[in-house]
Amino acid sequence: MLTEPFKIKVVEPIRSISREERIQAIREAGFNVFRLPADKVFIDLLTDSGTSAMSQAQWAGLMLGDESYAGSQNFFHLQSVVREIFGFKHVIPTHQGRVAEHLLFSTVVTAGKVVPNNIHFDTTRANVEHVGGRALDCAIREAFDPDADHPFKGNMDLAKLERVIHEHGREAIPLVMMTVTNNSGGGQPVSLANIRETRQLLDRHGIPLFLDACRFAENCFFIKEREPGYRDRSVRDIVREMFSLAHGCTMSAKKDGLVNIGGFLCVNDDALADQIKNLLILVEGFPTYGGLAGRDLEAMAIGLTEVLDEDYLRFRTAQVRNLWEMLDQAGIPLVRPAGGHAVYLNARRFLPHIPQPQFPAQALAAALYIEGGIRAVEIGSLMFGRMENGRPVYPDLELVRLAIPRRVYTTQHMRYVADSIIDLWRRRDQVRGLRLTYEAPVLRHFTARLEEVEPSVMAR
Ligand code: P70
Repeated sequence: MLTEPFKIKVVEPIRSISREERIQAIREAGFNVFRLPADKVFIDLLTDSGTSAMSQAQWAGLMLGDESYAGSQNFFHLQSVVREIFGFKHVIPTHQGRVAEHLLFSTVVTAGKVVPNNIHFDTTRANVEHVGGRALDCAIREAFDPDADHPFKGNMDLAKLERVIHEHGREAIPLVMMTVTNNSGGGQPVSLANIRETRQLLDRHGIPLFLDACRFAENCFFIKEREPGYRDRSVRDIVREMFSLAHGCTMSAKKDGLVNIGGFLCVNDDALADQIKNLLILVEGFPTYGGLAGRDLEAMAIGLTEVLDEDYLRFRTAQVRNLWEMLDQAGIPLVRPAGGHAVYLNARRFLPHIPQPQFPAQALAAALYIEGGIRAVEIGSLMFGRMENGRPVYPDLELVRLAIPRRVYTTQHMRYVADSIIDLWRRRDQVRGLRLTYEAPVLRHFTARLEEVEPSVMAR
């Protein structure tokens, strides 16, 4: 159902600036949308992370913030909600997801170790590599093919995973991760059957399984809709079953926690929890607040409950699918099918005249900003391209992600986004490639600066 199951109580004005102002802004930003001031953006689809609208219950919850350094009541509330939803023994709060990753990987990964995933997201990959590990992507073949249709395109390829285990040996693999939904591969879900089979395979080798749980509710709603046998089960039930198959999870609550800041790490193992908590105290804070204010913990506890509301999840996935359908009907090349949190444009097919060394997806993101003041994000050569043995290596996928913030934009906003992209599609041959003028050694996409390889017709 495409009607919002909420009404609007507080309004945040947004403003559209002229095309000329946008051209100047994107030039000043070095053709990198991360460097744009947000007030120069009309519709912000950079990320669904930390951009949710909080509910009246969450705002009221902020007033219940217990800002005690140790033993805050809000921590105990969060702990009981997380234990009930996910079923893990230890709940370790962090201020966002990547800290949970960093704590976990610095505790269990050492130089030369290998961490397979369906597809690592940028911060997960970077945190594995930061401690000297190797991050390997083992999703099914369809995950790397934007045109392939599959109900659970985020699934792990078990044969591939088994080959990795044989090749590197069990001792080299401290854990396997599965990202639900698979963000780098189009926000595609993983099936419960696939998680169960992965767990069985890992049990045979004594390797623990961790879930990267950011978008767990959207993934579980897809399971309810698509996986045989789950139609009559509640999403809450499906979540419980999913996490019973894992030894722990990392969570950025900035996504399906419906908060602007927050995250956590869960494990069952007592010794591992102690080690992680000691490191947490060193880098983030005492284990009953983990880098957050008490009020943030409260908002997170409430958000995690609200996200399981099936009316909300039905609307949420329908809104994303609706944008996907408007674009698909216009013949725009997309990752199929629609993801849970975002629609992904296939930049290779949108801009076939721009070769991968000229960052076609980044060029498309910049052009979309010029066209409609819409900010999307590149998931392609800028984010994942790297040098190996002195040669550049490019990722299979060259995508622009339109991430939809939760409970923020209306259906009419989505119509505007679709119309802008369709207008750009008609003039796509005018978009020019880009070259780097500055790049940082890690996670370069956040701060890179670029310029056009030749003067753009769009910018005239
Ligand atoms: C996003 C953000 C964060 C993320 C994730 C998965 C599957 C862990 C994290 C880290 C990051 C981003 C990307 C582009 C633009 C803005 C922000 N994903 N695992 O939007 O969580 O950010 O809380 O440290 O997707 O997908 P955190």
